[in-house]
Order: sequence, then C-alpha cells, then structure tokens
Amino acid sequence: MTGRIFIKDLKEHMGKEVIIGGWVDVRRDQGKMIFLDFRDMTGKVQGVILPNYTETLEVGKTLRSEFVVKVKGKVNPRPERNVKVGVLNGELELEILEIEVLAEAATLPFDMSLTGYNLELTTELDNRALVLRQPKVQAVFKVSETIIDSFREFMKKNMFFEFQAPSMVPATAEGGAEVFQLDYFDKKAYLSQSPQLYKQIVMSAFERCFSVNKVFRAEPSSTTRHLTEIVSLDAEMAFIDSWRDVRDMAEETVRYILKQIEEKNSEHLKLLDATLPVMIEKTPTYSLTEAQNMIFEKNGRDVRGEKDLNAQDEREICEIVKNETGSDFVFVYGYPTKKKPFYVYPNPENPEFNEGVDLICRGVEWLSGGRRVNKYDQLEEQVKEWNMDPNKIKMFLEAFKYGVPPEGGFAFGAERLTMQILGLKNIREACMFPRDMNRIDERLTEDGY
Ligand code: AMO
Repeated sequence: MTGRIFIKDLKEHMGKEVIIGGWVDVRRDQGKMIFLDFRDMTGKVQGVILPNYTETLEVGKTLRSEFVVKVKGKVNPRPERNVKVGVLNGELELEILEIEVLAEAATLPFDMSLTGYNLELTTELDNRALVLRQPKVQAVFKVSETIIDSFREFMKKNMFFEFQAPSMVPATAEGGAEVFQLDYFDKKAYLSQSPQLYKQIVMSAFERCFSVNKVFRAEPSSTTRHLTEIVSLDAEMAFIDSWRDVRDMAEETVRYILKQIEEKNSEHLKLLDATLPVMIEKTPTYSLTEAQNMIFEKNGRDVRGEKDLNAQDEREICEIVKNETGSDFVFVYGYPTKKKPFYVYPNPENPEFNEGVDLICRGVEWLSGGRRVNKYDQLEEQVKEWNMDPNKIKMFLEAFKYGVPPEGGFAFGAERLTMQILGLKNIREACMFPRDMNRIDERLTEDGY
C-alpha cells in the first residue's frame, strides 16, 4: 500500500498526515463522534472521526470489527488526562480524515475480546483462523518462534550441523505401537516417531548435528500434554565421556533459550502473565532410584521400582526440588535398560540401568536423551536382545560398523517447552494446528477438545 506506515511507528509522525492499513478492532459511537481502534501486525491505535467530517462519518457508521481498512489520518497528541502510560500509542490519537473499506467482515461468531483463553478451548480451536488474530494468541506463537530460533542458534554456535531427517521411514525408532502406518506403494511404511536413527547416522559423519523436525506419535490417549504431531528439536554429539556431557549441553541449550525469550519476548510474557522458570547455576540431577526414594520419603507415596516416573511423580519431584533448591528444573537419569529403546547405553557398572536422562520442569518432561551404544558388536547384540529385525535398520547398523566415537544426544518437544514456559494449561494452546485423537483440523468426535 503506497505510503503506508506501521502502527508502531505513528509516534514518529506527530502532527503529520499518515496512511495506515489494518483491521477495525473495536468501534465505539459517542454522540456525533465515532471512535475506532485499528490493528495491524505491529500494534493498535485509537482513531476518532470528528463531527465535521460528515462523509467519513457515513463510512464509519458501516464499519464493524474485523473490517479491513485503509485510513488517512493526522497524528495528534492526546489530551493530558487521556494519556495511557506504558501502552503503545497511549500518548497519541489518529484524527481520521478518510477511510476506505478494503474488505468487509461477516458478523463475528463471538466477541473477539474473549478469545485468547477465555472461551472454551474447543471453540478457540474450531475457529482457529479468526482466533489467531488475537494478540494474546499471537504472543504464544511468537514465544514458540523464539524457542525454535534460539535452539537453532545455540546449536550453530556450538558447531552442530543442521540436517533434515526423512518423515517416511521403514522401521520405528522408538519401538512400541505408537506409530502411524502408511501405504508406500505396495509396501508398508511409517511416519517417523523421531529422527533418532538418522541423527546418529549423521553424527557418525559430522560429529555434531541437529534437526528441527515434525515427528508423529499415534498416542492413543487424550491428555493435556500429548499431541500426535509435534516439532522435535533434536541434537546428537560425538566424543562424550558420559551421559553427563549430554546433560550439560542440554542444560546450556535451555539456559540460552530462556535468555533469548527474556530479551525478545518481554511484552508477550507480560500479555500472557507468564514468568520464566528458574534455572539455577547447576540444575539438580538425581538417578531414577533416588527420585523415587525422595518421593517416598517426602510424600509417603511408594513408586520405588517403577520403570519410569509417571505424571504425578514428575509433578512431585519438581515440587520437592523446587522447595529444596529453588530450581524449576531437575534431571533424572538411569532408567531400566530393558524398558527403553535398544540404542540407549547400559551403565557399565550396573547394566540393568541405562545412561538415559530426562529433563523435567514444572511437573512435565521437556527432554529425553542420553548416551548411546557406539560399538558395533554391542549394538548388534542389543538389536537381537530387543527382538528387532536388523535388516530393517541395516543402514543404521552400517554406520556403526566403521568406527563411531562415544556419543549421545537429546530431543525436546517444542510444544511442551512453549506450554511449560508460558504456564498454559493444555498443550493444544501451544500448537497452532494441533493434531490429536479427536482432531485433525476437523473434529473427529463431537466431544473432542
Ligand atoms: P521422547 O520420545 O522422550 O524421546 O521425545 C522427546 C521429547 O518430545 C516430547 N514429546 C511429546 N510432546 C508432545 N506430545 C507427544 N506425544 C510427545 N512425545 C514426545 C517431549 C519429550 O521429552 N529419540 C528420543 C530422544 C533422544 O534420545 O535423543 C525421543 O524421541 O518433550
């Protein structure tokens, strides 16, 4: 639009005539004047049509929320008593000279000011296109953008090489039944659950690699923290001494992401009333057995001997660690070897437990990772023990036949991070177009959320 300026820049044009383009946010008629709030991608401004602009008033009367308009106006300072301190354009007002309607909007299905988590989540998701116009909803995705950007930045700063993993795969990386099958010509293939095997192959040649990939989990349960399609932030690194090197890299990655959000998204955090989780200098780390003992000692609930922490255990261990250290984060390592995928490295001193590690924060798992088996013979052995078909992962095994250093890696779920950093109640709020058992843009069941 020739001559258009962005709403955020209006203050630089005080006393001058300008052109803006945007949506009508709200219209308020007051006596012979019409007040209009306009919105573009950079913010909002209040405009007013004064009684002497009769032609413009006629157009003004036809406007409703979400009409798209081109506005010519004069930037005036607001009278002292109407100044809104700390609000964009709180010190100015647009005296509207001319309005051109570029596109009309149908009557809205609900009051837009209620969107952004005041309506039922189902309604918000059923009307995603419209709800995405709400700045509060946009704030979530701006933070999510920073999370993914800063993951990438941190990886590159640390010499990790970025690659793209395939989404259609011949075998399941994580094992289990939680996989979507697809027809691949006359064969069966799967949607990838994780770039795990590929990142290990790439690492075997590049030493350090990472990927930002869509992965697919046929999770049969409807919980507030599971989706069927997620963005997986994966990393893999060679020449480690133990799983502790992997943990330290994961910790520094999170620290960097939090710092970037603090710097780039302070207004979004304010809008969402969110406070960043606290990461202390050294994140507390416990073995699974220690964590289970702590839960038993502090809360009297006996989960000792279980193969993993369940949702309640994760909440409780976070609470205990927060009270004792102030940290919102806790690493838990050492899971029963046989209950985890074949590639995880068994602890040489106690092979029943592995060198896998999870990061938990505010009661939810953010990351899984650990050291992997890097010696070919041991890997071949474990493939057999796990009753897997070596033919299906031939390419993976081949990588390890020709010399691979001790190595490990980790993966974060981007939606989990967004949800937990912003304190959202449901992971679906942290995903623009969530997929779950009940929804694939269309609702599959009536009561699906
Ligand atoms: P894992 O299966 O634990 O590990 O996944 C890694 C992280 O991805 C997120 N996540 C999910 N988020 C939302 N909905 C889901 N259904 C879902 N499933 C997983 C979680 C989780 O911590 N290959 C290993 C990683 C590795 O060892 O490097 C893996 O995929 O935040």
